Amino acid sequence: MAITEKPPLEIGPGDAVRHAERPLGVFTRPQGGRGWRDWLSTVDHKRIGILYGVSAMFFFLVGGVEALLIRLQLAAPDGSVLSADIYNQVYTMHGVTMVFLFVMPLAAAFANYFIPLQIGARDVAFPRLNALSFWIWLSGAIFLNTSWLVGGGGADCGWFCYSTNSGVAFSPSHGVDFYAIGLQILGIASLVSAINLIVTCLNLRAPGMTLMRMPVMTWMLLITQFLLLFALPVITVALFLLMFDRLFGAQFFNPDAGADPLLWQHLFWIFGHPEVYILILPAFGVVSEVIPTFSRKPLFGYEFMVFSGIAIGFMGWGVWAHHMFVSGIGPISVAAFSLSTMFIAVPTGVKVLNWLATMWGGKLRFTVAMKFAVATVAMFTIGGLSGVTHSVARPTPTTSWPTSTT
Ligand SMILES: [Cu+2]
Repeated sequence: MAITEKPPLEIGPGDAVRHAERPLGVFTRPQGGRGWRDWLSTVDHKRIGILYGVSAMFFFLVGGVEALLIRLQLAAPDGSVLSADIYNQVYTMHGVTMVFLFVMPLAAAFANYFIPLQIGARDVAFPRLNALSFWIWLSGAIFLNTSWLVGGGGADCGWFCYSTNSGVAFSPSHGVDFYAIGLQILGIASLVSAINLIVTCLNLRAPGMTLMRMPVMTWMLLITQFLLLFALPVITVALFLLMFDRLFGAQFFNPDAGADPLLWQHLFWIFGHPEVYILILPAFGVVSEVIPTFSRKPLFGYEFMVFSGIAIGFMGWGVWAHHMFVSGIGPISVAAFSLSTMFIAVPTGVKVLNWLATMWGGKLRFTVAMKFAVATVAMFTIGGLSGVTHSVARPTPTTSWPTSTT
């Protein structure tokens, strides 16, 4: 079959040297111990992957309990399960937990566990730094949730934390402060991990494994790391400004002092939309491994899968204002972001068609993994198609923001 035909392996003289030069010190330590100390001090990528996965499942439980509370409150009219104030906090922390403490670490679990295995590396490029990433992430996750105990409750501004709701005037407790600082800590963890995994993919591939021989899952995870690398600094800037507004009396987001609240929305969504692909691309990668395996066929159109992933990675930066269609950004902006949002359906459509073509004529085995993968494709097709129609926006006239002095 044409897809499997690849040029013969070319091992350059540099490859063997590169492998011989790898630092081996950290690997000489015993890694297989079963005691809890071996888990706390581990620098083994598989174990760190498992630590990410287990922690992610724990916070999935926390986020699930929060979702349950939201649904209980909304199950009947005039519910009294949660007060209005607590509802806002649970609603916010549910979103924050699901995005930053569940899906992102779950992707990190897959990346840590599988990337070195898929590219034939002994571990990630910087195993100790990898352990540091995990522990910084866990500290940030715990810090964020300590606001329930010592911060007067969780953040109550929505996971997107729009100004002016995030200002001290509207949210006087320390919940939003924990949000601003906690997410900065989590950002450091993801940034360090992203650099580590990018270096791993670029430098530690086994001899003969060119970039275009990398498994698609590793490709999607690599693109995800680049998105993290460029998206996290943007939200860090936003969180930094928010922190200064709240703790040190700065006026970056105060309309009374002439600030434009849209600044936050722009900064947040320039991070927030690439974040959507940070969350979905690892899943695309998993699906791209499962479907060929249980179709007994190689993935259809490998090159198209890789380059559509790269295209999604680039185009994901040009659609952020579709989260701001009703913010009064003006008809030209709305039209431009409508169009760019429709265009991003093209590379995602390529992926769906290639998954279907992979299954076409294959010897399908509907194992649990395959059922999940096929359901993901079905769900994503529905979501993707509705995304195209939702992006058809009616431009609203530019509005001016009310201030308390008017
Ligand atoms: Cu978006």
